[in-house]
Amino acid sequence: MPYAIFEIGEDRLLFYDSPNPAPNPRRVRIFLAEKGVRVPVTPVSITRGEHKGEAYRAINPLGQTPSLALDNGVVLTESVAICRYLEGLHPQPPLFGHGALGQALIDMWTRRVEMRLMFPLSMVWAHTHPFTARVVKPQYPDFGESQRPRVTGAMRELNRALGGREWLDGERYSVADIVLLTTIDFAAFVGVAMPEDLTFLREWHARASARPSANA
Ligand SMILES: N[C@@H](CCC(=O)N[C@@H](CS)C(=O)NCC(=O)O)C(=O)O
Repeated sequence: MPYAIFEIGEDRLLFYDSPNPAPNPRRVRIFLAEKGVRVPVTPVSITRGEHKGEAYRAINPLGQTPSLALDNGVVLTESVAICRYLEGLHPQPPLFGHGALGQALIDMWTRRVEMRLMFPLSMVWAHTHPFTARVVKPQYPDFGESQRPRVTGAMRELNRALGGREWLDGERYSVADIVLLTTIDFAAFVGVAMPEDLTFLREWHARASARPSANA
């Protein structure tokens, strides 16, 4: 099935999206909601395997969502790269930080969440969860289980780093908070809850979840 690209203002683009609990497309949806921007969307069902079908692989050969297709033939994948592009098109409110230090801090937090929290979580998901058993062959459940303490360990690090701060960069809500929110919620879906004693992280999560964009 060929996918159409629709027009949005001066920019022609099409967002390939998958519903929750998929955490990576949700990052882009929250980002768009924070910007107050709407883009044309084509849903890609992961449960029905559409992300691995021929039509979608012609868009993104990795068979992953999200993707953002531009009318010049470029397809952006990687949720954070898509958000960065959208930031360029719609700079207000800035979600990638201000100035050299502000931007570097947000990159630092985003990478820390992705590498120290999301990576082990995705190993738990891929190697222990019954949903992924159909596609991850072979699964290594012992290895998956071994990553669970790394997930809670990263939550603990983030709790300490947050201290009493409102948001990760210490100033305002940013893409780093979006990446953390989607990852924490996905962790709950996978069965790795935030430990009870992580008060700063839990308070941060309540604040982030109270933003209307969290409904995306
Ligand atoms: N690093 C990529 C990850 C994309 C990704 O793993 N997406 C998931 C859905 S949340 C997916 O398509 N998984 C299927 C697969 O990896 O085969 C991003 O941030 O966009």
